[in-house]
Amino acid sequence: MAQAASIYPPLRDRPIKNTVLLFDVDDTLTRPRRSVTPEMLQLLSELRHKVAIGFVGGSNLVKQQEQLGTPAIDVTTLFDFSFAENGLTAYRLGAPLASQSFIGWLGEDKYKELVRFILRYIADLELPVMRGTFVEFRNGMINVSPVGRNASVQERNDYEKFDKENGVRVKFIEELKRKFPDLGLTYSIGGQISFDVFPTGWDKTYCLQHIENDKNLPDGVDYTTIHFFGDKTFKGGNDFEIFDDPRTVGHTVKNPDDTYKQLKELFFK
Ligand code: M1P
Repeated sequence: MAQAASIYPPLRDRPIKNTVLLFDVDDTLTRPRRSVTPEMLQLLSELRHKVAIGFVGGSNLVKQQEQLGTPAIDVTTLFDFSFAENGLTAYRLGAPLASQSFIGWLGEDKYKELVRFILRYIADLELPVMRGTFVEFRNGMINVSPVGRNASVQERNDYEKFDKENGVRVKFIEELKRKFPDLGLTYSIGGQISFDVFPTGWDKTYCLQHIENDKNLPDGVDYTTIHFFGDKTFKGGNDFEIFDDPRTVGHTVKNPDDTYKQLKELFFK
């Protein structure tokens, strides 16, 4: 995988025609917030000689660079399509594609009202520990974490357990829906310590418009088969909408080892 994008056949010449494989990141290509294994990178590289590949993650590109790339290798060169923040930040063959922004869509005044409420709500929570960065402002969404995004790996694991037992995030989201019924926002629990807030429709299906538009590019491809692999494909999970979308063939995986196994069975037999 640690090879230049140019060594792969052009998208139009990949042996498995008109097909793209899209992967969720956490617990699909990597363990949550951990780095990808060399074995998975090797498999993805072999796949890329046969078919177009991409990732679609809820996190921002910085996190995907940490998890999938290396200090020397830009993650956007490792995949044909790189979709951070559900595709609100998008790259094709390492070059950026046009995207929208959360703040542009919502407006500063509504955003300030929302974020003030969120910060007050968090200030009143009784949690075993609290760290820092409770709201992370991203291009296509905000990410809200009651414990704070600076939590260590151990603190993450502890918070996740506490949250499951006490329903902190579920109650928080219910309160946000009650307080802001008209903002047109979706609240999605995709990871261990936080939830994402974005305009309704800006879930992972957002990235499909980039795939559908590919045929309009000079070197583009008409992708008629779009495979999606994800672990949170159940209703309410942040992979559900794209998994369930009629434009995709959905695959549920248990973890990266399962992804590896399924890919071997589907594309190397
Ligand atoms: O990719 C899944 C989620 O990963 C992170 O969640 P957490 O920090 O709660 O484990 C976040 O980047 C989140 O935005 C993303 O949906």
